[in-house]
Amino acid sequence: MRDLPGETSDPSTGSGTEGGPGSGLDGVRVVLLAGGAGGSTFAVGLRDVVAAAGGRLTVICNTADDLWVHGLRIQPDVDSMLYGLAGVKDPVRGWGRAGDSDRVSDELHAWGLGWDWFTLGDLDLGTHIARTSWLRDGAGVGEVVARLGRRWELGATLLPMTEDEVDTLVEFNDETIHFQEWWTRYRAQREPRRFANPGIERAQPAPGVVEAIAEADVIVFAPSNPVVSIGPILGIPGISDAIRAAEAPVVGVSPIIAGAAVRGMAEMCLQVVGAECSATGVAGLYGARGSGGLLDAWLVAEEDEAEAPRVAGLGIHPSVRPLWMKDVALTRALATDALTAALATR
Ligand code: FO1
Repeated sequence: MRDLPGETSDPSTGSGTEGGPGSGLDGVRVVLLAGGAGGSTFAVGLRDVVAAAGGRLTVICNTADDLWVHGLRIQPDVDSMLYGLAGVKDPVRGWGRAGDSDRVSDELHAWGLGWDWFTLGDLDLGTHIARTSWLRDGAGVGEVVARLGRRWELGATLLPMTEDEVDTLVEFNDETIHFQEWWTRYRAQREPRRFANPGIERAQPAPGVVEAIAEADVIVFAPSNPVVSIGPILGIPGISDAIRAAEAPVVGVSPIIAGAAVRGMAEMCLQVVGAECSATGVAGLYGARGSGGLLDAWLVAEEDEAEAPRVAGLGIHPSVRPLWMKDVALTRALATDALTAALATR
């Protein structure tokens, strides 16, 4: 495990030498479904725990936020995951490269190009140029993500959910805009009629996705936005079915703490799909595996302890734990809790 500060080793408190010898996680193969800032923060803690156990982590990343800008392919969730695992993500903004500058974007704006609500940093542009040139040379999206990942020691295999271009579009009564515009320009405050992923029914899981799910010992849903981050991954034909068919237990971490979305913008997403903004509301979206849904276990925040019986009523094992990922030690503890809760259902 990397730079683990002196910690005790009591997995029941969630504050042990997570994933270390005797943790019961030896050699565990974990698949994480994730997107967005919360997903990449959680992935770092999970990577550390899985690595300490001598296991293997595969991250299946949302790509429905992806877009073309200035002729370049931008993959915001893949890059947040890549930069987060590499330890080069901007810790303040939660996206982009730490210590980046905006000289090229400023220059493009001077040419009247781009938007004032969407900035590409100079170092970040290097990633987009490398990705686009490899794509134009004929490499598949999965291969390109792998090449980007080889620059750093990620300690995880990063897979896009699909190699097909599937966008999340945000539909209003009078217009339809790309998810990225709604998210960054309107800060998800303008209420849409619905979200759409045109063509998703023809998309295929990226190479390795279904295989990783089938071989996993534990499948984890990150505390990511259930509608626009995890939703598109589950919407790729074959992925939900692979999860239902997998032998591994499936655990999710609630993105709701104290009845509110950790990243407030998710609340509008839940409202649009008619889901209650609560730990139970999000668990209900995924559904219980025993009744055709996806979850065996669900981590509920201590602040939402009163929700646990409602989650159990859905047929999903609730586990009430501290969910705030305030630092890497707490995030590792949370990741250990997730794996332990999943394995306890077997
Ligand atoms: N988020 C912003 O709030 N403003 C931006 O200008 C912005 C630029 C940007 C560029 C590249 C990239 O990979 C991500 C970027 N993000 C920006 C973050 C992104 O909009 C969101 O975090 C995700 O798409 C939501 O998961």
